[in-house]
Amino acid sequence: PFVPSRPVHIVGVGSCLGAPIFGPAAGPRALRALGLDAQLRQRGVRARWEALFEPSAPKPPHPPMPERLALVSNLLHDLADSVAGICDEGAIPLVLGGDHAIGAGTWRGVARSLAPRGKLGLIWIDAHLDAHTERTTHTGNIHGMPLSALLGVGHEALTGLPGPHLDPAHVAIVGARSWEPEELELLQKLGVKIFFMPEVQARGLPAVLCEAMTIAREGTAGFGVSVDLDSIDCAALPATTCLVPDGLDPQELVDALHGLRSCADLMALEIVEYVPERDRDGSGAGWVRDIAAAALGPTTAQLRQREDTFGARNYAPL
Ligand code: EXY
Ligand code: MN
Ligand code: MN
Ligand code: MN
Repeated sequence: PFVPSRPVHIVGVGSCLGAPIFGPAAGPRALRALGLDAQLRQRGVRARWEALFEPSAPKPPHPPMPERLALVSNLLHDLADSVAGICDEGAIPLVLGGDHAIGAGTWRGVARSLAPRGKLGLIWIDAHLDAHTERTTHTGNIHGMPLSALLGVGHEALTGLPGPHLDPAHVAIVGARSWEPEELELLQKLGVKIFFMPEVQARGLPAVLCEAMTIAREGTAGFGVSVDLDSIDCAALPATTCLVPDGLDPQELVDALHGLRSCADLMALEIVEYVPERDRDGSGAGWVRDIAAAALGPTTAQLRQREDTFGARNYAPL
C-alpha cells in the first residue's frame, strides 16, 4: 500500500515579546510571503500553512516583567493548543518564530498530545542554554528562559501550561557557546546533556546529533527538534536576533538533519529567531527552507513508492 509521508502543518508565531528587538516578530509573515509552503511542496514535503499568531503587543522596549510574562503566557497557551491539535490529527507541526520564548509553548503542546503514549524527548540546537528564570536572568529577556520553563522551573506564567513537563534525561542541547553560570548550574543539577561547541567541532556534528537523538528517542514515545538560528555561525547567517561567532556551519546542519527524515517518531520541528530585516540577500530564508526540507522531506523509499503508485512524472498529490 502507498504509505504517504505525513502532512506538515506550518504554524507561524510572529512574536518578539521575549526578545530585545522587534526583528523576529516579522519572521513568519516574511517566510509566508516568500512562499515557504510551496517551496517545501516542491521538495516533496506535504506542507501547508495552518496558522499565523501575531500578538498585537507594543514594540520593544517591552512593558515591565509581570506584564510581559502575562502577554507571553497568553501566546504560549494558544500556541500549545494549536500544536497539540495538529499532533492529535497525526500531522507534523512546523513552528516558525518569532523569538525562542515560543518554545515554552510548542513543546508543551507536543508533550500533551504524546502523553497517553509516553514521554517527549527534545533536541535543542542553540548557541545558548535558554535556561534562565525571571529571578536569574541578567537581561530580562524571556527568550533566555524557555528550556527551564519546559522542565518545570520558573514563573508559573511560563511553566503552568496544561500537560506534562519534559524529562531532563531526554533533553540534549547542541552547539552551546554563550551562557551564564546560573542556567548552566540548573541544567547540570537537572541532568540535561549539553554538547558544547568545542565538542561539536572536535567530534563533528553528525556524531553529536546521533548521540543527541539517542538521548531524545530511547525511553520516549517521540521526540522533537528546536533550531535556534543563532546556533549557526553569524558570519554565515546574520539574519537572527543574537549574533554569536564560531557557530555551526549551515550546510553541515542541513546535511545532518537529513537523518530525521526516516524517523517515524519525529513529532515536530521548530525554527526560531529569523530576522528578515537582517536578511538582505535572502540567504537566511533559504537556510530556513533547507533546514525544514532536510528534516521533513520524504525518504527515497517514500519517493520510490510515490513514483510506483502515481507514475514517475506526477508525484502524489501533496
Ligand atoms: N542568556 C542570555 C539571556 O538570558 O538574555 C541570552 C539568551 C539568548 C536567547 C536566544 C534565543 O536564544
Ligand atoms: Mn534559543
Ligand atoms: Mn540562542
Ligand atoms: Mn527515561
